[in-house]
Amino acid sequence: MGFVDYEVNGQVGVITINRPKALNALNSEVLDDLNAVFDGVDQNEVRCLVLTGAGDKSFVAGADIGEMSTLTKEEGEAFGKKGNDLFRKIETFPLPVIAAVNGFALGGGNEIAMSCDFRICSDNAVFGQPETGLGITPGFGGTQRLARLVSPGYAKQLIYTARNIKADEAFRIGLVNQVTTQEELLPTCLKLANVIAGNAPIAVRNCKKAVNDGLQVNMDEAIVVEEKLFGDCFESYDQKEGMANFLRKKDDPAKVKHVAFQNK
Ligand code: DAK
Repeated sequence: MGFVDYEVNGQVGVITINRPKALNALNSEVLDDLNAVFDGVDQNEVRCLVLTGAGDKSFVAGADIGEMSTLTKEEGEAFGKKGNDLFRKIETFPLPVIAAVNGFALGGGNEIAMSCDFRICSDNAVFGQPETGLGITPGFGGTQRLARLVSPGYAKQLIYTARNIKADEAFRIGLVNQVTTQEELLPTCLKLANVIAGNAPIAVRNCKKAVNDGLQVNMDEAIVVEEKLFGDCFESYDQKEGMANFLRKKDDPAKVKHVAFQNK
């Protein structure tokens, strides 16, 4: 695919935005390519995805300012919709998506990282929403996702000031879960992805849906969302085998075996 590489290793897929000359900035083509790669993921084969950027300098340095600079109002709306539809696809994608943030994550770069389930970054990462310095608001969900991920007050401060923050501050405010060296970033994310891939895939998917959907409604409704997704697991092989294995272990530790969850 033109600006996006996709590689599968076992049950983990790595999606790499590959436009390093422009610091992996998101133009329409990159958005289209990303959309096609997500549509093409074989969800029977792959259980967890890692999203990263090519090169050692930038994850994504934002939406493409050159392309945006000449947009009409209608074209701006269409560009915004293209990005928003893709980012929502990532956020609601049935499989977990880990953002491996390997450098600049600015504007649309921070926004695409925030559409992933969680973020791990290298120590050279820089995060920010510089849009107010460009005469626009964040357009790919930045005002909404940042306010939900960190405190509304911190989100407002970052967005109004257009100030960039480094990896340690991103960690301190909860924007990223872990900071690694540059060399360790991908191995760390792959290790995590493989741990996730080793758990029951239907349960993992239902957990993602429960957290996402539950956060949109009040607690009474959220608990019902969880009940339903919990109940669904009881129709799965994975639940039967996972629990049977626990009981075997109690009965006789020698009978414990590795459970090969089957996604059914
Ligand atoms: N767009 C296009 N090209 C970019 C780019 C970007 N966002 N960021 C970097 N590049 C390009 C540079 O132009 C340069 O290209 P050449 O000149 O070599 O051809 C190349 O990448 C290397 O960049 P630099 O030479 O500038 O590298 P430095 O190390 O000196 O600086 C930097 C790195 C990341 C600090 C700097 O490049 C920079 O400040 N970049 C812009 C960062 C930024 O402001 N990003 C936020 C963009 S605004 C909406 C939808 C979405 C959005 C808004 C509205 N609607 C609803 C329609 C989203 C907005 C944004 O993301």
